[in-house]
Amino acid sequence: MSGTLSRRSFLKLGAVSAGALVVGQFVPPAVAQAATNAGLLNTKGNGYIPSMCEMCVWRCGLIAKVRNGRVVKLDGNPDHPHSKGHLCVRGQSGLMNTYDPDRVLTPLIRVGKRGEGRFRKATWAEALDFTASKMLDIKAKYGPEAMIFSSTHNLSQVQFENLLYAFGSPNYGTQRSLCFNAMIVANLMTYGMEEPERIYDDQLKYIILTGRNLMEAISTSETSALSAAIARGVKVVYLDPRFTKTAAKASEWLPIKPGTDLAFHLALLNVIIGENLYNRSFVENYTVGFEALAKEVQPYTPEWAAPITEIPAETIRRIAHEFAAAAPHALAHNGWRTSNFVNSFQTQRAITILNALIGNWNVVLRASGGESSSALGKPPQPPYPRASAVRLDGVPSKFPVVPLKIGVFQELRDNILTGQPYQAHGWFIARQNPVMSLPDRTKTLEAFQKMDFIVTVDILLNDTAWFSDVVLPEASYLERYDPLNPVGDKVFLRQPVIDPQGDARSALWIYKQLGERLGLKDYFQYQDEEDYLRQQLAPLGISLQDVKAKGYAQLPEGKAAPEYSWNTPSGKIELQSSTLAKVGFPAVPTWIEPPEPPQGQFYLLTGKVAQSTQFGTQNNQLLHKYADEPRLWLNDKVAADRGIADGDWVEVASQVGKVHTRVRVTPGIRQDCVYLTPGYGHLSKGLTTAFGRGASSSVLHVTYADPVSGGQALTQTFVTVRKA
Ligand SMILES: Nc1nc2c(c(=O)[nH]1)N[C@H]1C(S)=C(S)[C@@H](COP(=O)(O)OP(=O)(O)OC[C@H]3O[C@@H](n4cnc5c(=O)[nH]c(N)nc54)[C@H](O)[C@@H]3O)O[C@H]1N2
Ligand SMILES: Nc1nc2c(c(=O)[nH]1)N[C@H]1C(S)=C(S)[C@@H](COP(=O)(O)OP(=O)(O)OC[C@H]3O[C@@H](n4cnc5c(=O)[nH]c(N)nc54)[C@H](O)[C@@H]3O)O[C@H]1N2
Ligand code: SF4
Ligand SMILES: [Mo]
Repeated sequence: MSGTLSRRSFLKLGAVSAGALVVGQFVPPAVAQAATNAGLLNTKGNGYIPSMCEMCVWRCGLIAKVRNGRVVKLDGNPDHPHSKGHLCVRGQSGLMNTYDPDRVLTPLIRVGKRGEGRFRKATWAEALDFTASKMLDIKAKYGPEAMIFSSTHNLSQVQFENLLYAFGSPNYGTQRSLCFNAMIVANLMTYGMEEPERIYDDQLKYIILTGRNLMEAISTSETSALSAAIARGVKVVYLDPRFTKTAAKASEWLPIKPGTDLAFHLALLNVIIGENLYNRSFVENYTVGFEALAKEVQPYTPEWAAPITEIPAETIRRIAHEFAAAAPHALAHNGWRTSNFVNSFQTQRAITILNALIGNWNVVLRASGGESSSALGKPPQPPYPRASAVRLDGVPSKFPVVPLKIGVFQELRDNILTGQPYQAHGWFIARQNPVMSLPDRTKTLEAFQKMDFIVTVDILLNDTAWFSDVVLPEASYLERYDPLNPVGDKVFLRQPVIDPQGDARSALWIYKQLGERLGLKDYFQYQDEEDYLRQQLAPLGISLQDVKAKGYAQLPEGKAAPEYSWNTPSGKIELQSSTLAKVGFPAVPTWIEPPEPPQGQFYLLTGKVAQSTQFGTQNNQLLHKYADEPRLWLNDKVAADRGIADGDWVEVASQVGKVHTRVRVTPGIRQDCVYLTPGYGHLSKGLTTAFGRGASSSVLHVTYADPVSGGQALTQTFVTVRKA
């Protein structure tokens, strides 16, 4: 702990912001007025308040136990379909998200050089006036397109988008191309929807998981559904070059060679089609393009795939037989962070199509929910101005099938650097840490240096805020309202269980204040957060008071999703896609050979751990305690050959960067791979708990976009490892 203390003292001496950062500890507990008024807290500040977790984007329902105006315990809300009364370790540690001594509790304005981390405290009026004047300057000089906006999925994102569309910029960066573009675009091209819902019912017999590490990369509802399925004896085949916790629970672990999942799935298609194991009547009635698919997969036999995947041909053939025998109660799982290689889109198409061939539609996969969320109201607003400039991320010119609201974030970053087709000058970032999450951190920092102005909305001085000119502190998820969150047939509420500490404010408030200063008042027609929620609830005839007490409201029954029609050009499931053909991409999945590491180098794997979320929770003092020290996984035989022992320090170098880390020697990884936990190696000294721990994989990742989906190829980075 002494390291932590000395860093903290350094911060106090070195950064003007330190005062703001430690204030959180000394703020006397304030009894949340709204919760007291709703009868959820007594006058002493005691009670149980339903709300929603935000330790990750899954947003489980929670019940906060409040004593003397302080949150003392978080439990799952049994009425929420995600948590069903449970919270994962991150959710339970959410207290320290709010009570983190490093919270930023007043707006900050940079005083030192960018990246030095020297800020001064400012009032909201000053910080907002300053931000608005900088944004308006950029708009006047270079046009609205010179302002970049970026944000990762969150409940107030709808108002963030409102701000950017009203401002008139076409440049919007989301995390999605670093995450699941390949899966989303493959589903859009095949089923005409982003992600069909998966049904884990008692009938389910067989699951193929392709790098979907559900036991560690948690989505509470699906993680528990998978656990229950395993307990019932469902067969789970898990493909991952690494022995993860999911591998440990699976019936069969296949340490596939990275980037070759496409070959594996093409071979499954080859067997299922070649041996007539598919559902003929389903294929005839509900799909188009079977002939073209059959022709394409003919050469992709298990014998062809075996040397590529390093999985024996008989294993591939057996799995094809087992999968088909379990049909239609079999699931080929699409995965979630499916951004591994430049062939990831084709891999996703092959997986998607495998499901269609066995006719598991409405048995294992179905269209997700009706349109019940459209039952909610929203504040009135004028139409948006038309953004005339092209987008910097190459959508749609370079990436014609990537939806605009998804975009290609790494391409956007690269074009900030090239200044082509025009130069960007400002960047507005909310609830996102692109300094850590984009590949090739050096490049991201260079892109930051090109900016005249950077503003970040966060709760901490994260790495991105550290390099910003203005930091606008949001109230934590236990201190604020957000727009309502529809889940299934209910709509859930996030409400403050304590009053915000310091001057932290909700994003709904921040965007409205800023919008007014940017001359966009008509786009923000709500008085305050409660007024916003009342406007959302108005068409339902439900009072906010009722929703506050229960934490959710029932929605009227939505339009049922169509059972056997799909929003594709043919109205059917497109095994062969006319949309892809039209823009010059292969219309049926086809083999694309992924690059391999040169002799003596390794594939660099990344992947989530259960005790942290992305790049934003490593400073949480409770989670910090439970997280293993992040080390580089290295195969035991390789380590022995190279004379590297467990715990040794090594230098890991890629084409774009170099880090030092300790090694974990393990048989649980292929010999041609190493693995590094994401989310460490922070740059911000404002994260006094996390700073100095571990190394950053983002420093090493080389930037590549899958040409069809724009997904960043996160495993397509090759590294050398040598004893340091
Ligand atoms: N605890 C926790 N849960 C989370 C998150 C979190 O940060 N923490 N994040 C959430 C988010 S945003 C997402 S997107 C999901 C992601 O959840 P997942 O889709 O499960 O993604 P990852 O954990 O990133 O990677 C999964 C595995 O892919 C393997 N892999 C790498 N390359 C290849 C390859 O070429 N082929 C195969 N078959 N496997 C490969 C890696 O070894 C890794 O174990 O998790 C969500 N849940
Ligand atoms: N090397 C590597 N890179 C990856 C991945 C990987 O596994 N390895 N995974 C990829 C994936 S799947 C994804 S989804 C992306 C994620 O990439 P990002 O979305 O950029 O990363 P996060 O860590 O989720 O960023 C969340 C930020 O929100 C802040 N925050 C937390 N709570 C609040 C709040 O209540 N309000 C506000 N305003 N801010 C808050 C946190 O402090 C943090 O700075 O990264 C991608 N990049
Ligand atoms: S999965 Fe865990 S961190 Fe994510 S919302 Fe649920 S409880 Fe919170
Ligand atoms: Mo993600």
